[in-house]
Amino acid sequence: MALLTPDDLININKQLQEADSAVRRVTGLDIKGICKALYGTSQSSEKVGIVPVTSGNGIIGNFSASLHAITQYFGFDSFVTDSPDVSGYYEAVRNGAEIILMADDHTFLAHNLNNGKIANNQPCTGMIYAEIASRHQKADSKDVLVIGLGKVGFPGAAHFVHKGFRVYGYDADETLLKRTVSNLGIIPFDFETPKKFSIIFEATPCANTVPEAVLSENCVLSTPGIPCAISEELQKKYNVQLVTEPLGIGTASMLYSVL
Ligand code: NAI
Ligand code: 2YC
Ligand code: MG
Repeated sequence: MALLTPDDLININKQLQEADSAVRRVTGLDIKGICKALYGTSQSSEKVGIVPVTSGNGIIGNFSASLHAITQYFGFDSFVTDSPDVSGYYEAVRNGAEIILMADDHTFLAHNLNNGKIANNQPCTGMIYAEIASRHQKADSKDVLVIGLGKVGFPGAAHFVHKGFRVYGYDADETLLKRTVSNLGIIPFDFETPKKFSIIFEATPCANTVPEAVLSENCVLSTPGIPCAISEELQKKYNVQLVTEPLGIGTASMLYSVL
């Protein structure tokens, strides 16, 4: 189970600003603009209640505080409840929360109490990172490489297919790869006969999953995966446009999907 650590979330504002600059460089839009394009929604300063949850592995240091900073960064009025769990949920609603943000070890949700819409972080993360990559202004073809076809990667691959891209996919789990090939009609990628891509999406919990053989000059690597999918050396060698951030981009996608 890939859980965030407090270290992943250090200085989340700086990480978010750097990611926003990368998104603007790649697509010409900022993260907010990507969210509006993806969901066709816009804010009306909804109040967001962030509820810490103690179940399973328990509260993750910096997680609620990071969500507070992230929601403020995107212009929402937000607060973290003093109590966790059920008492925290009650406190959030009593204090006027219109959208609830909370996560246990398996599900991170956003629930809009006004319109009933609910979002899950995993598909929302896959979709927004795929949307960002799909808008790479220097892309030289509609071919994309997707590495990692799990709870985040599969929705990401599906989004590329929906947008008319030719998706080459790989996952270390052969059964999962076969299932995704038949469900989405993607092409199983064979690293023995590599090809270069200008658009790469990665969603695995492993480092160095993207080999040099698939990198092209100025390619975009859009990856929610933690740790990072390529070394700094390779990133510099090919001037890879890296879009990665531990929590905020996926959270923005969740929030805009429930407006
Ligand atoms: P998952 O476990 O559902 O999927 C990961 C997939 O990667 C699995 O199918 C696994 O077989 C595959 N995989 C593992 N090692 C591989 C390798 N070396 N090469 C190719 N495939 C490999 O996990 P999930 O929920 O999809 O999350 C993926 C990653 O994204 C995790 O690191 C998670 O922490 C991160 N994440 C990041 C978010 C963000 O906002 N940055 C939000 C949600 C998840
Ligand atoms: O502090 C708390 O309230 C904890 N219950 C939060 C647990 C979050 C667990 N999920 C994760 O670490 C990852 C994140 C990338 C978002 C989705 N899963
Ligand atoms: Mg993110």
